[in-house]
Amino acid sequence: MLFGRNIKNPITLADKGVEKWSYSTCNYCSTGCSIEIGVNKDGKPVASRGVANADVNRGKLCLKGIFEHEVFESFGRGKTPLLREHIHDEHQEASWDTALDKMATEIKRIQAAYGRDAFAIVSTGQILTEGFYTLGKLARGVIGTNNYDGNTTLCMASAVSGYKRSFGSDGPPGCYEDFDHTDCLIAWGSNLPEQHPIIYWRFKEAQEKRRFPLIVVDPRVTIFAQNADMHLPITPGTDVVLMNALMYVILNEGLEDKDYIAANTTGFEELAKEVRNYDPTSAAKICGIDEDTIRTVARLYAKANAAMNIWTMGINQSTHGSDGVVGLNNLSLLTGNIGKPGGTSLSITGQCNAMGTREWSSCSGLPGYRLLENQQDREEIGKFWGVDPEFFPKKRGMAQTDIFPAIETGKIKGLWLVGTNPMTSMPNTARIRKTLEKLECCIVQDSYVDVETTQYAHIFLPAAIWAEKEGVFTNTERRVNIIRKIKEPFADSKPDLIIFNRLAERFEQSKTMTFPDNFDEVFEEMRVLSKGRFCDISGMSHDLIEKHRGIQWPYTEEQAANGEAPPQGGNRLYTEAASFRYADGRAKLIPLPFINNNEVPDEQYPFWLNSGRLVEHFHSRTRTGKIANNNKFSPVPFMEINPDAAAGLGIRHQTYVRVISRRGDAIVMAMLTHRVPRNMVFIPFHFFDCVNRLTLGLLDPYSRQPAFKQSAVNIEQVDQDFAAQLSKESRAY
Ligand SMILES: Nc1nc2c(c(=O)[nH]1)N[C@H]1C(S)=C(S)[C@@H](COP(=O)(O)OP(=O)(O)OC[C@H]3O[C@@H](n4cnc5c(=O)[nH]c(N)nc54)[C@H](O)[C@@H]3O)O[C@H]1N2
Ligand SMILES: Nc1nc2c(c(=O)[nH]1)N[C@H]1C(S)=C(S)[C@@H](COP(=O)(O)OP(=O)(O)OC[C@H]3O[C@@H](n4cnc5c(=O)[nH]c(N)nc54)[C@H](O)[C@@H]3O)O[C@H]1N2
Ligand code: SF4
Ligand SMILES: [Mo]
Repeated sequence: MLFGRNIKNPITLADKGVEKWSYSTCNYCSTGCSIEIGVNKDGKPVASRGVANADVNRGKLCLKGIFEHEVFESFGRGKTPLLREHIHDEHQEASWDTALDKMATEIKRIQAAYGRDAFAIVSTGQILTEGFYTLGKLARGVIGTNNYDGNTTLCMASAVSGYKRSFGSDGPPGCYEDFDHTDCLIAWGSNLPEQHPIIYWRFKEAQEKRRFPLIVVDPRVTIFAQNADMHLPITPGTDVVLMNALMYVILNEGLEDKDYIAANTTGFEELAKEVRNYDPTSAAKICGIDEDTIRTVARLYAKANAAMNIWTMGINQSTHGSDGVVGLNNLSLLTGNIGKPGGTSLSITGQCNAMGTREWSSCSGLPGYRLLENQQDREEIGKFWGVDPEFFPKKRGMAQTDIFPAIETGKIKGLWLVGTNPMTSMPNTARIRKTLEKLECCIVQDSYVDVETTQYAHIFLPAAIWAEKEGVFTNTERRVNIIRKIKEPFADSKPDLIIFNRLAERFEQSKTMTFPDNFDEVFEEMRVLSKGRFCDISGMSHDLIEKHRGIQWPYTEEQAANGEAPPQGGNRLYTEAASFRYADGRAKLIPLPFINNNEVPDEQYPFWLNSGRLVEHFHSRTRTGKIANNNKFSPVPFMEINPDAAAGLGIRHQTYVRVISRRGDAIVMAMLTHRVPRNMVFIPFHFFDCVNRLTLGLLDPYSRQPAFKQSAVNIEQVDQDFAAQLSKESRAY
């Protein structure tokens, strides 16, 4: 024996006493892993495991999925509805009937006094699609407010907007299987190993087999960047400049795919003209990537047989978010990399069901990617739901980021938050706090009563969580997967779908409509409405979805009737010539002039403030903050700072500091690391009263998504005992 043991100790897994495993889909990120939850003889969930024959995750789960059975009974769950007259009163427990009567009365009162749109709804990317569809029917068909949006405005709005501008429709064209065929991958503002660990594993496995180059564009040296062949530490907010410069080299050297461009696109001349302004020498000065690197990357990308771009929040959360997505689509179109194996422009989605809300919630339109602006769409849905189409607005109302300012100016008086926690997740939270205090009626519907926003709620409605109910999610690669009910809802909480239905009954308008409680019946409505649409799911059923461990759309009734097996991973969009969603079938090449409109570091605020996520936590920590095996890795709000910058300020490792912006301040622990450059700090956004006290959140003009990743801050030393106390107080858990 040279090293280690010559006989391996057999690994024994702790016997958790599992009596039965039930199938589900993970409720955190949009990778869409198939998961099984084990319950013991008392029906208590005690274990989680990956599903071996599921194509997405092939038996694996990440750090969050593996402890997910603990979310059901972790502390802070909402037990019963709560009511109060004024936000300074104590909440009183109430029955569901009393709470929903009060809610309906308040909605009607506000709408009668101030108009239909004075009551707003902001939902999420984290409830089941059947719930989304039903909330859409209630919001558009019964309550009839046009100010109805989701937290996806903080997340995927730029991707949606960019896809629509380039291709004529939303819908990520690629799939994970593209990793098995690509010859070059550029990842933009995405930290895949931490935020989508199982997609990363799919990528890594493919790359180890075929050794194609990975290029990571990110101002931080993330784990993804550490694993890259080339890391491009871009100047924050300037990705569009780099994209234009890459296109400059491609066109200058004749590396574009002329046949593809001629057959599939419009706008080439205008694009080529704009791109001429971005020669690598000039562009390098703005985006911080040297000209040789720009040329090398452009050649690698354009000469590859098949090349793909993936991106996440580093692109979407920017004042150029929508333009950044269009820029990536431009690159893909110029090189003929759409709809072919390994050649794609794939937005990596955020929340578990951010896709489901885009397809079915009616947030930005009507179900099945229908538009409020389209008369035929309004008529179809009106007829199907039993609503006069004239009741629907003729264009989309406010986005989430416009709803809050409208509360500030008194235009909106009532707000219903479903599965989102803006007190932690919106930029400039001091302003959000004042905004919420102005509401005549604030309703919070969440699985956890200790979610910070409850402090501003007149009415709190406890929602059943995840697998306490049944329904479907859609993942990043358009795969619809199923959540089976594993246990009864906690205490007196109720599934979101049931809450929506019981509220609908309290409105006269719903009398001509149906609001089925059975999730199979709701799915059937979606199935029928999807026929012939881009996101066609008419060949699917709940059972077929479970059997195949998720099915990618489109899968049509005709395909099912012809005996065609459901797509298992290799399903792509725009595979046929000129099959884009514009009337002429062509995608648009769109010129992207760049104007630098970010808050940038200056003498007073000399550091870039970057923000994002950690592998162990999910968003505002209502779940992972209470799961010991997740929380233990980073229980304290902290900031990454470069050791040289810290030395200059006299800051020692693991001491508390005060970070200050033009909006406010936050106390965090300094963690010295070369992961960030000298002029940047990075703060995870998982903690309450932390980074979003500092962020500016300028909005993208198309998507209305905030630039969470570009603000300017200064750093001060603080009294350590005082700071430790403050830091503790900002964490309820
Ligand atoms: N563990 C965990 N996983 C999650 C989540 C979670 O909370 N926890 N949330 C899910 C959700 S909803 C989402 S949206 C995704 C987000 O997934 P990601 O987008 O991968 O995560 P972030 O950390 O927000 O940001 C990614 C990177 O963008 C970089 N960045 C900042 N500014 C720029 C820039 O100007 N240009 C470029 N190119 N990059 C920049 C940051 O340095 C950061 O490393 O993760 C999902 N998965
Ligand atoms: N500074 C900064 N801020 C950011 C970001 C960033 O990168 N930097 N990222 C942004 C992004 S991409 C996102 S997606 C947002 C996320 O921001 P939020 O949407 O505010 O984040 P969550 O904490 O996931 O909120 C979801 C809520 O839903 C509840 N919930 C869970 N399951 C259910 C259910 O079945 N029913 C109901 N009714 N409730 C449920 C949870 O308890 C939780 O309170 O944050 C954004 N904010
Ligand atoms: S990668 Fe995402 S979907 Fe898969 S187990 Fe982890 S959090 Fe869940
Ligand atoms: Mo997100």
